[in-house]
Amino acid sequence: MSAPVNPFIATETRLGAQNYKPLGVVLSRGEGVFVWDTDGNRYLDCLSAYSAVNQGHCHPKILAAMIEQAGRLTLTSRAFHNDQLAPFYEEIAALTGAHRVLPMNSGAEAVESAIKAVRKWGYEVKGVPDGQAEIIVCADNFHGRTLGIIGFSTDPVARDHFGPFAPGFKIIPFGDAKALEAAVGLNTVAFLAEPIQGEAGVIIPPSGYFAEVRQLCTVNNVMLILDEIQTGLGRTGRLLAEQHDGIEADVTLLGKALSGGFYPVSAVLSNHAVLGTLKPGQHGSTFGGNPLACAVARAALRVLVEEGMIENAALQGAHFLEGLRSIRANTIRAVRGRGLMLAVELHKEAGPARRICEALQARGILAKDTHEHTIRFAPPLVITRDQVEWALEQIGATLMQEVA
Ligand code: IF1
Repeated sequence: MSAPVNPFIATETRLGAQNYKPLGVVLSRGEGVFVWDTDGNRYLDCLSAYSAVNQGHCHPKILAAMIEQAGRLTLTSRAFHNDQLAPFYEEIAALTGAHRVLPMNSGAEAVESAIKAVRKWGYEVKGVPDGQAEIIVCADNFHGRTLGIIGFSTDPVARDHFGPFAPGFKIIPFGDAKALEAAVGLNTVAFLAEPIQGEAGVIIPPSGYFAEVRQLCTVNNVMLILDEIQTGLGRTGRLLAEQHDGIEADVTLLGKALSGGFYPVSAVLSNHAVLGTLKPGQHGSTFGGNPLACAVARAALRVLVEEGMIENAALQGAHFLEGLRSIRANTIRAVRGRGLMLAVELHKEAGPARRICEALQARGILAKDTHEHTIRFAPPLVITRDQVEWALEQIGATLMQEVA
C-alpha cells in the first residue's frame, strides 16, 4: 500500500531541482530541540540543520535581535559603514582570538575566500612564483559545493561531470601527518582540513595528528586553514574543535551556527597576515557583513556562551556517546563522536542507513544518513539529559528491531 501523496512533497518534486532526497516529513515549526510537521507531530531534531541551529530552533534572544535589527536597518552594502559590523568584529575577535575578520554569507563562500586570501599571501608575502601556489587538502573532505571546492573533492557524486576544475590542489589522506610532510613543497601556501570530517561520517583523526600538522605548517611557512563550519561554535564540546588538539589555526572558517540558523552568515578569521593581503576591490560580497547578519551573529554568539551551550554539548555529548556505545545491536560496525557530533556506522550487510532514519522518524527522531551506512546524530546543544536518554531508548530500540 503506498502512502497518500503529500501536496507539499508532490509540488517540490514537480517544480524543484531534484538535488536532494529528503525524508518524507514536512516541517512547519521549531522550538529548541524540537520541530513539528504540518500534521502537528513533534520530532527531536538530531540533525540541527547540519549543525546550523546549535542554539536550538528559533532561539528567543536571536529572534529578538533579528526582529529589532530588521526594523531598523538590514543592508547598506560595504560601500558604507554600518553600526553592527564593528561590534561584531570586536565580539568574535575577543571570543576566538582572531586578529582579522572577513564576513561572508555561506560556508562555501568562506572557504573560497580563504583560498583566495592564502594564494595572495603566498605570492605577496611568501614569495611563491605567480600562478604556482599550491594548497594541500584531504581525501574525503567536504568544504561546500562551488566549482573551486568540488574541484578538490574526492567524492564522485559531488564532482563528476561538473568539470573542468581549477588546478593548484594536492590531495593527501586525512589523519596522516607523514603524508603532509611528504606533500609540502616550496610553493605550498596552505593546508586545508576539517578538524573532524563531517560528511565523511564523523571521522576523528588519530590523537596528536593536528599537533604534528601545526608543527609542519609552522616549520614550512604554510598557512593552516581549519574549516570549523561544522565543528565550530560548540558542536564538539569546545568553542572550536582545534582546542581539543591544543593548537591554533592561522585561518579559521565559521558558518552555519554563526547565525543560530536564522540567516546565512559565515566568516574567515585570521590570526596571521593572510587577510591583510586583501586590498579594496579585490574581494567582497553584496550581503557580507550586513547589519542584519551582524546583529543576528552577535546574538547567536552571545547565547552560545552565556547559556552554557558549549559545556552542555561536552556533557550531554559524552553521555550520548556512552549510550550509543552500549547498544548491543550486531548491525553496528562503529560508533564515533566528540561532543554532540556523533555517528553510528552500520555493517554494509545491514542495508541502507536511510531505513534506520525512516524508522527513527516514526519514533519521533529526525536524523540523516551519510554515505549509505552511517547515521549522524547532532542535536541542538541545548538538549537535556532526559532528552538524550529518550533519544537513546528510541535509537537502541530501532537498531535492535532492525536485527530481527
Ligand atoms: C548540503 C554534509 C553537513 C561543511 C563544511 C563547508 C560547508 C559545509 C565542513 C559548506 C556544509 C553541509 C551542506 C549540506 C550538507 C552538509 C553536511 F553532510 F555534507 F556533511 F553539515 F553535515 N564546510 N555542510 O560541512 O557550507 O556553503 O553549505 O553553507 O546539503 O550540501 P555551506
